[in-house]
Amino acid sequence: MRYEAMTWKDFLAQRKTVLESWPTGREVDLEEAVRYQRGIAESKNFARAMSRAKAEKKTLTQPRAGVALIDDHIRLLRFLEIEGTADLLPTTIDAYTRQNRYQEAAVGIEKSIAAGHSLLNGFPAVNHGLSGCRRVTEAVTKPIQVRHGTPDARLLAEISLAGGFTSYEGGGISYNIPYTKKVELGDSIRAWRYVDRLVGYYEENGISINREPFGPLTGTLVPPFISHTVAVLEGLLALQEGVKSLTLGYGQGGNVLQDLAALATLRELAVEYFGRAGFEDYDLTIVFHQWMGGFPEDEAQAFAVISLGSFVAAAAGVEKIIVKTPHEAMGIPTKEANAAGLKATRQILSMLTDQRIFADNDILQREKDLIKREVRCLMDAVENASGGDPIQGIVRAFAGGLLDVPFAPSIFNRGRVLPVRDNEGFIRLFAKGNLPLTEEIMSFHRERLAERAKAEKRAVSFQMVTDDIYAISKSRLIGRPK
Ligand code: 8ZB
Repeated sequence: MRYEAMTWKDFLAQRKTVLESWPTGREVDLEEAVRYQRGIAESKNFARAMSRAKAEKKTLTQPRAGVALIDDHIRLLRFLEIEGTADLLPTTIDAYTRQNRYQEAAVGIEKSIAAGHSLLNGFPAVNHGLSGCRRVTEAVTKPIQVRHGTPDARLLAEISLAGGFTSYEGGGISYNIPYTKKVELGDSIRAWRYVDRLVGYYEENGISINREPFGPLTGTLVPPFISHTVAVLEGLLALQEGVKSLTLGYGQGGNVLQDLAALATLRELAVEYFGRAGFEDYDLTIVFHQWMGGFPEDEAQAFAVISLGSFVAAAAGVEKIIVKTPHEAMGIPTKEANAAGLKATRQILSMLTDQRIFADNDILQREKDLIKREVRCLMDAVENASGGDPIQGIVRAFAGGLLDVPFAPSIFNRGRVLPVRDNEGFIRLFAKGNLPLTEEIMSFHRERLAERAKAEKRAVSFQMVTDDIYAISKSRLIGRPK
């Protein structure tokens, strides 16, 4: 596949329309934005923090958080950095902004002012504009990132990066397939091409902006090879546009050895495919997400899930962990619950700081080999479908089910893959749909599932899949029959 950045002419042709799509867009002046970013303390640059974590073998903690109003949002973030000891800060964007519905976000802001508390599920950064974003990024002491779920995030990127944020989450696949129903995949990928080119422009002007594709996808029994393939592809699309600081992610699956194998192979596969495409000048780091599926309602049990994820992050030596809270089953956490998740995570990470846990063993090796072989099958299929153009390859692969994300709402995802746990809790495939996996790989999956079927004295079925989806919220990993 050929990787070529979009031309500056094409970028500028879109830019006018992007900036005119809401009044605050007019505040953005790219030259002024670069000067503003130059003035931000190095200690607050997200890309620097990630590369320092890698050099110092540290795992940084980051929560999710966002409310409707600027002053409340600042208070929340200050609490998370001081009381929660967060190393990195987020700004989670509200659902209206994610769908470019700024008029409704404006109503949400007005209603939140009237109510005296947030009536939006995040921070409406576009409505608050350049000065609102700058007030937030200037009020905190830690590097701060935009976290969202936006298929067309061009205006949000323009405003938030000019507003002093130094990292931007998302990608054309990972912020479409798991998040939307009807947005054409090619459209979101092209919109994200613009975002990556904008970040590339900042890089060319000496401003390092971190980019993080959303690793966990639907967060529901996603086999590592599926999310890894998407992560590598989104990494390639970002590097193509001049992104230099790249953080690839993976969501906790629950089987410790599978998670360790996944985190090791994510780094190895990315380096391999990036090198093969001719990219050498980049700084790759890894983020692990604590369990993204259903959580137990009981707070003590939720802390246990949080702690197991923290253990895996420390054992794998990832640069960042995204932290859940004891309120996960209920919805958006209070600031206290959010800080509690951070502190539980920090306690585990600190206790494991000087321990080297990653003892290689046969099972780990088997799983690493398996993930690599599986990813190669999918990457080869994308290549073959591409006619040289990676975007075409991805769009055609999804259309044909050669790439397929379990439990995703998008109509541009075939949705024929059914994952299920084996008898030790490894996530395997019950139905592969049209995924281009070899017979050898599939027979391994079948053997492992036959073992569980025998142990549970029932056939592998959709019931088993459902049982697995709810198992962790009911205190187990594997959804055994009663
Ligand atoms: C895909 C991410 C889902 C996670 C959390 C959810 C869930 C969403 C906010 C938030 C704190 C917010 N999340 N919005 N957490 N403040 N505004 O993202 O609870 O864990």
